Amino acid sequence: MGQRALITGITGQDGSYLAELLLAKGYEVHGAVRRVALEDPEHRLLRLSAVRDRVVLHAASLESFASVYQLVAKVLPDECYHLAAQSFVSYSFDDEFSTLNTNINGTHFLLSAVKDLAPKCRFYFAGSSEMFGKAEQIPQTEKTPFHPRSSYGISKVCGFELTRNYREAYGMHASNGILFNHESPRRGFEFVTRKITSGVARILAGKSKELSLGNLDAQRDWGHAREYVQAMWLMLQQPQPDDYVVATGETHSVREFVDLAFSCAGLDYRDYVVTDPNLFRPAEVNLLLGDCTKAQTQLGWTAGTGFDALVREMVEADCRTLGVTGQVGASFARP
Ligand code: G4F
Repeated sequence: MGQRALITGITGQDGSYLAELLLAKGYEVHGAVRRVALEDPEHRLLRLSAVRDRVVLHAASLESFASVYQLVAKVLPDECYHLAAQSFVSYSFDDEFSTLNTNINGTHFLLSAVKDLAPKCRFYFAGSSEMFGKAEQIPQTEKTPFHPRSSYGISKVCGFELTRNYREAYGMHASNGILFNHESPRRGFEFVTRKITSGVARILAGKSKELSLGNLDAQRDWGHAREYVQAMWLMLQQPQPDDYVVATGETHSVREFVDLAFSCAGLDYRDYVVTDPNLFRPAEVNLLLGDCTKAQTQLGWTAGTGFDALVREMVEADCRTLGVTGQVGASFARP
């Protein structure tokens, strides 16, 4: 048996792609999940369906140091990928306290347990471009100052600094990925890309008449999640731990995403999209654009999937699920 990896957040988009990648590389893969996930496998373990029999799942709570400690003691991983978090930025405005508690404590508990029990374990922290927030530089690099605009962003800055501090203070092989937005057909429905692509499919299937969205002018650097987990793995294969921006180097507005997704299905978004002021955030991150030169030169990583291909794949997948494939993909041109 090869190396042993522990993934927190294994049931999510990134966790499921990472589990598949590590299994293909011969790792023994362990995942931390909430107890409710084990009680409702049909829904909560859906993204793991291709690998469910080949991963070892452990019920654990990242809100309890005792639980995290027992988990690390049981698995004694060679590599630990900490992906679990309250990751929906919008929700962090509704419940700042639980976002900060869960995200900061979860990271701190895990780092501390790994330091004590598996000090040679290589550690990955899922940092985020939300840390740049009201960014002072375009594009953003590893040297761009952080100016988070939500408690989610603040919690990620704290996780980033904890990870760096465990590296510097205790000599741990602990690295931060600063991942820009990454999407796929496995994305949660609450995030704007999946909300749009599933909305297109529902409209085509006659299940919805319109789609409510918030700020269409926000700009994001959107890549494909399947490729971003490769960057996580590469970081832990380096002789020295470090921090890396992972991005495509292209930015597009939410409006461009909507336009392309509807065009892909032969529809004009202006006939279906309504703007709801309630979906605007109290503080917005207006423009994210990553410069991943360091990841390119040091890890040999680059994004392969372009914006058009990503949008098309997501629309097609959602349409397939609702049985409306015939109408999709003929043309990206507006009718
Ligand atoms: O899809 P989003 O909710 O993603 P956001 O906030 O950029 O965060 C995602 O990417 C981060 C990496 O930068 C991760 F750290 C984080 O965990 C998450 O994965 O929103 C994208 C943009 C925002 O500007 C938002 O205001 O879309 C805008 N938007 C407009 N209408 C909407 C909507 N977002 C959502 N979720 N729903 C809307 O109806």
